Amino acid sequence: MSEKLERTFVAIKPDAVNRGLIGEIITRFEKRGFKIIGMKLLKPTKEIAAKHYEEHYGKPFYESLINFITEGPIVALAIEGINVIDIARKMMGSTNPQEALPGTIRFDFAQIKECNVIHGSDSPESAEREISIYFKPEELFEAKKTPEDYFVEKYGHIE
Ligand code: D4T
Repeated sequence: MSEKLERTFVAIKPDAVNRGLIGEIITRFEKRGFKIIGMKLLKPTKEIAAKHYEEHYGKPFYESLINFITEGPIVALAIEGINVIDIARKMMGSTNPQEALPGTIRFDFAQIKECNVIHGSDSPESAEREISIYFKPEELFEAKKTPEDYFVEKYGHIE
């Protein structure tokens, strides 16, 4: 797999916010080395939820999905990192927590697919589309370099 610097959209869903799992979930992404470049707590309007989940319009679970997500609040995150779109989905595990592998977010924190704790974009196109639904360009920030990066830049090396 080639290495690409990407951005993805992640939402911590209302069930996880309500259960006090925001920190746990964000910590996993930060520990992987991914950078949070956008973050907000919000209650999605029907319009926003409908845009986000437009591919599911008409499916049997559509109405309950929209009702669930619009109850809010959710944490909307824009996250940057190497191959982050695919890796974040791997970290989340299968949509149905019963099928998710141990160690994934959905295995560790969820029991049913209707309340599966987290959403993550499934392609570069979805990532761009979803980030633009939830964030204005000025609400996104450049990933800052680590202190080590600054040191190496300034002194050329670390002894
Ligand atoms: P999201 O989009 O929330 O990251 O989930 P996935 O990408 O993993 O899964 P999805 O698009 O197929 O489903 C979107 C959302 O709907 C809920 N859902 C799904 C549900 O309530 N009943 C169902 O039968 C399915 C398939 C869970 C996730």
